[in-house]
Amino acid sequence: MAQTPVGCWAALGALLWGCALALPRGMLYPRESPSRERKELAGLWSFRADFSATRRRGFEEQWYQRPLRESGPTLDMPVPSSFNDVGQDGQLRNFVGWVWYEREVVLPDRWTQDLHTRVVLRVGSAHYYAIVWVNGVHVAEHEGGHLPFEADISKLVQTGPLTSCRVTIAINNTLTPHTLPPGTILYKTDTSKYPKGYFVQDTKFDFFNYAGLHRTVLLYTTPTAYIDDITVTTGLDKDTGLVNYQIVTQGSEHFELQVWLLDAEGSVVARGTGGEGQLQVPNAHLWWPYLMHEDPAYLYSLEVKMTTQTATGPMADFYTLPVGIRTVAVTETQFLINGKPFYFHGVNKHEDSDIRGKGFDWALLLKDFNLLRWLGANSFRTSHYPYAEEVMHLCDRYGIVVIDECPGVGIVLAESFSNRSLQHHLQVMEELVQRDKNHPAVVMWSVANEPSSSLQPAAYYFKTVIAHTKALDPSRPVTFATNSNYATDLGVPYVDVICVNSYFSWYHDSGHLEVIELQLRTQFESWHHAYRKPIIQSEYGADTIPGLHEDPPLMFSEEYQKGLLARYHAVLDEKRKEYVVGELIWNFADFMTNQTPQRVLGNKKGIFTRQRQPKSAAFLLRDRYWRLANETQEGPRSLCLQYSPFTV
Ligand code: GCB
Repeated sequence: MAQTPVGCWAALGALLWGCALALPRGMLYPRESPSRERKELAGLWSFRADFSATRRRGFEEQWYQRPLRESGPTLDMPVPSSFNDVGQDGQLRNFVGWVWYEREVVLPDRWTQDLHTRVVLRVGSAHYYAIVWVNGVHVAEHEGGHLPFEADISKLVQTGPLTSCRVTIAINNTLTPHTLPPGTILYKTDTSKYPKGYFVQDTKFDFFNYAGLHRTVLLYTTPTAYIDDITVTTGLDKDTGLVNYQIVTQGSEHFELQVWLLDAEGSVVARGTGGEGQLQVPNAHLWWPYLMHEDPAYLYSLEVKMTTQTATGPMADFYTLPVGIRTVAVTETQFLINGKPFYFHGVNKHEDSDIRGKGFDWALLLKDFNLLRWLGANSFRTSHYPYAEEVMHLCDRYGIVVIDECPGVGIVLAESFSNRSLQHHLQVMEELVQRDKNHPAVVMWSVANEPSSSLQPAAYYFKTVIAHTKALDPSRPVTFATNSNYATDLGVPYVDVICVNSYFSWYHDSGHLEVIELQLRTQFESWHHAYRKPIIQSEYGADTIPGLHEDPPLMFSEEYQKGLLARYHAVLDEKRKEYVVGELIWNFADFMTNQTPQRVLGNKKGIFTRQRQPKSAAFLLRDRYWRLANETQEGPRSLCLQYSPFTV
């Protein structure tokens, strides 16, 4: 193992604890039910960054063995939040290496004394590599910063006279050529320019590598015999909705399963028994996207009850899963939801805001969804990583369609196409599909953004990742976003829908809005001619400083952003009548990036500022999206869209 300060964390973890990364088991979102409780560990945690030269003092001194305050000074750190922007310390903002979080939790007696109770610790996301101890005992290790992981800690909290437990989480934000996203540590060895041991993290993606406990950390309970996983797929036979379910249980060989499907009013519309089956719902209310129907986002509830006989009598576990009945299909020229053509008029987002960085925040979530609805957006791509589970739930409830992207962004080095990287990419897709497979809002998986797919190994790499994703979930199409030329992208033959990012009159022909129409037409025609697949304009946009005005339009002014959008729209209006099935603006809001001479406090291509205030282009896009919605909706027009600039 190389004695590098930060680049060896995976090997370090494996060596110290001999722990292999396991495939995910059930990852049902923890919900309360008559048999399940949950306890969020939000609030202030103790925190320390390991500034030692090797970044390994925490392991050498075993900081997890005792309360963190006993091994040195600690800071208060909010969870969920990135650690980078909450303090006044520039070194901590840019820190690369291990940071340590710790929290004492008081547990209810029934959790520690009832041996039929199972206690689980779930971490919503810890960016990027995490090792977890409870009362000094290693319980979990996870690679990947955007997906949840769990540890069953029942045994630990149910032995001895415990009323509290100490959760310690060490997190390393170092990115290597084999992580997703990849990165490299650059060691600056010229001592005439840099202090001894100096290194920086280099990445090839355009957002700041915020780190920490970004999402909810929680404890929840289930009975020891429990519902571990549910997979639902839906179909339609004329007016009858078909709900296929598969249930995986753990903890007992002898049990009964009962399922009920309830409509939104709580009436049972179908019932079944056993671990798998099909429920039929005559005259089903379909799940429609927002603005495609007068009654969008209709959700049923699948209630599952597992009953086990124990020596002390019957024990039951209950879990309720929201279910939307809808179908997704792709033709050569169309994207169909419930058999009707669907046009994506939406945005690309980031999990990003002032102070909390990538930390989850309910107020921000609701503000963003209110803005999406104001805008008339019916969809977004989770550029460039999976978003918090709470975001996905709201998409189901509001009818916002999602292209669910994995963190395969910035894959440009040859090493990042190696077998090691590929295996990790497959694992991430498994975790993502496992987490998000039951969301009706998710209509497509995206396996990457702008990989260097003209490199020779790319063809095999993407063929494998896409085939694996389709095998995991045959019910959804798969894509990735390309920015290459149609003739050089070796991965595109394997996708179902072509997503193209282009920045005409921005990175090329800067300042020349007049070339957009010709170049965009050429782009669409060559891709469609080569592959005969539907196309989404998955990114386009211009950096804009709010309040800068220039007419005639100059780059960075609000007029230039509007002018660029309008020219894209002219061509999109032609091609959406043929095979273009969507347009996603880059970006919903301004967001933080690495510091470079090209970025003025981050990427400014938002139509909203980072504080979620509109630039002029937001109004232009809003007019367009509501017009598109009026043209493409299903159902009685008068009931549906009452666009007025002053309402909604
Ligand atoms: C892209 C990337 C996105 C960047 C954007 C830009 O092609 O996919 O991550 O932020 O361009 O603004 O340069």
